[in-house]
Amino acid sequence: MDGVVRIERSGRQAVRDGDRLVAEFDGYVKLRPDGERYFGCGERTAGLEKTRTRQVFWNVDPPAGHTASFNNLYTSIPFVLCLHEGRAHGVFYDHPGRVELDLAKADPARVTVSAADELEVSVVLGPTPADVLDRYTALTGRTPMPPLWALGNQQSRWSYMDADELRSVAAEFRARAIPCDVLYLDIDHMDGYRVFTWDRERFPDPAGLIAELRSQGFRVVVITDPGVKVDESYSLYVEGRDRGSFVLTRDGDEFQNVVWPGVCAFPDFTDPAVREWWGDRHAGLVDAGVAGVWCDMNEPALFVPWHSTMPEDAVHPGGGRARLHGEVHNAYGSYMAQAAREGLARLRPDARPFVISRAGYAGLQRHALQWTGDNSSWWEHLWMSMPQLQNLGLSGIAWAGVDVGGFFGDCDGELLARWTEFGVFQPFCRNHSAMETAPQEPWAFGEPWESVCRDMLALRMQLLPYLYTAFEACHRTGAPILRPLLFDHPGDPVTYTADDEFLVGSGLLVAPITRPGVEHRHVYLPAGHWRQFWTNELIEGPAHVLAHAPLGQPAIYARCNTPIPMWPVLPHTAEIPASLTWRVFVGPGAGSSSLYEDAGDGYGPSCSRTAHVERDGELVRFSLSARSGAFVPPQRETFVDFVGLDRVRLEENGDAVVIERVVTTDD
Ligand code: MIG
Repeated sequence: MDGVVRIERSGRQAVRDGDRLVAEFDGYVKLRPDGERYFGCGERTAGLEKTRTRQVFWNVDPPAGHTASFNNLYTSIPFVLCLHEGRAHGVFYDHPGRVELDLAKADPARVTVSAADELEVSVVLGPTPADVLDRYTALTGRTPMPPLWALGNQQSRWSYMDADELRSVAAEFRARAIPCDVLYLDIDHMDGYRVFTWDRERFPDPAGLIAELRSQGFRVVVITDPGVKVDESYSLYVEGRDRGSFVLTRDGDEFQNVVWPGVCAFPDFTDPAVREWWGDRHAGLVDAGVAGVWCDMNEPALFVPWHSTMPEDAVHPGGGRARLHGEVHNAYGSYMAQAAREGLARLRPDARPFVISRAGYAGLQRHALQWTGDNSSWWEHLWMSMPQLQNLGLSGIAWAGVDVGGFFGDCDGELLARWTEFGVFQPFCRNHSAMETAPQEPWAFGEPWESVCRDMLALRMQLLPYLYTAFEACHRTGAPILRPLLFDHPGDPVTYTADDEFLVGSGLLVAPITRPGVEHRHVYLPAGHWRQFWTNELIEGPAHVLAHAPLGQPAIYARCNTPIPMWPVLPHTAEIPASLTWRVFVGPGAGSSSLYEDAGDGYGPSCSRTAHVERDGELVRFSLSARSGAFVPPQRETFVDFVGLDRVRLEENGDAVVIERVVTTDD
């Protein structure tokens, strides 16, 4: 593949990009030039930088309270982004079994790997991080375009126990005017935790309930688990057994272990025929109107022993290509997500499938978004979310999110408000919490927290055209949506450790508050001109600033002259926005951005436009390119908001437009 260089198992090799030496290897040992730094490695609890660490790639369902001392969690992405003298390349250590990397920890001059024989090592050329992500996702797969509703706010709980509880949660969102698009049903919706079934006492009429909620603008997503209850009266189990679809023991018996339903068998998702069977079994959910599925416990997580996974000598018959579990372990979750995605695509060909996964391997992004499992309602975990998502974004998993408010333990009003200030910038924005914890819906702690959550979720709704455009770019190029500063500023080493702030697209920089009782924090602004989102204060980077971020006004900075397309606040994405506003933070120089639009679902036509802003002495010029592409957005008013100066209504019909304004202030 273009820009991807395979490394030989033995012998000296120099990888070049044209004349430039990119990397040197001695077999699979990477020789580290002085000063080379490492990033990526997928889902991690510690900070952004990985230089001089040891990284383990082996999917587990870790014990509660993930701390920075944890290494491997639910997904394994053995991909390293290397930066040296401002230039980037990647190294992909491709093996779905156990992989361990020593990133110059034991020896500052060497990066070493240990893995089984099937390991393949490739260098992904840069020279920018964007080039590396483009090539890495060309190799491992791109994030599909999500349906627009999936970018809306989502609300979950383990569990909304019955139809009336779900109805009342829905009603609260609408009564309190808090935007929400999606509600979740966790494991208690099932009959005895049997996957693809309903508890008919709690949910007597799933289709009716879902249709009713749909008429109020909600979609419903349900959880699925890989463990199939061993039960002679359960058709899924009997079918799976009769078809030989389950994982076996070394002796050829059905591999069984205990999960929520009791004793279970586990589908061999490595077998394409099993994936097809499992995918087709989503028909009942689709018929009931379920909008998507949430694949949990797919490391797989087992209860005996507690928090264990499948033994390495379990056998995946693989439809004729038998492999031991240890050889494919990290891919099990990805295969389950693939089965779900392909099933949904077959069952509802006109809709973009929506699949969430907890576990997976490099390339998971093709099949599902990743949520990062069971965090806790701790301030430390609010902080941790930032490097966690940035590491994932640098590893090809751009569509990701942590449980807003934290899963385990009791959240409180301030933590939820601050977490929501961060959470609305996640590519996947979902509040979720564990059984027996304090309820943490946006209104759960009263005022002033509820209003902060409402305003922040309203801001997300306003930003959806900007986010959707960023998703489209990601879908085409692998560029992360929530990204570390170094992605756009690789020549600036200060960004290499700036992991408690991040960019959303390249136009917005967000620096959340992650401690209670704190209203001020340090923010690093890289080169360029920035404006404080709420006050419009102009700051020239690079600069270290002390931001004032009282509740409800998180530290957000807009890159000057990068117009942000925004909608009005809507309760959910099925409403048609009556206007589109280009919010322009004017500053010295010039900049541009774009807007991508389509029907929000399906595979029909799309259109895009580019907005360009230029400051020329006293004049600021805003130009919008003619609409290109066949999609025609619904009738609406268009505005240009020159923040702090003027708001102008644009008379336009999709043709190119130019407007100019006189800048009266000095800055
Ligand atoms: O053993 O389905 O990470 O989000 O609420 C726990 C119940 C199983 C783990 C998931 C969590 C979900 C929970 N599940």
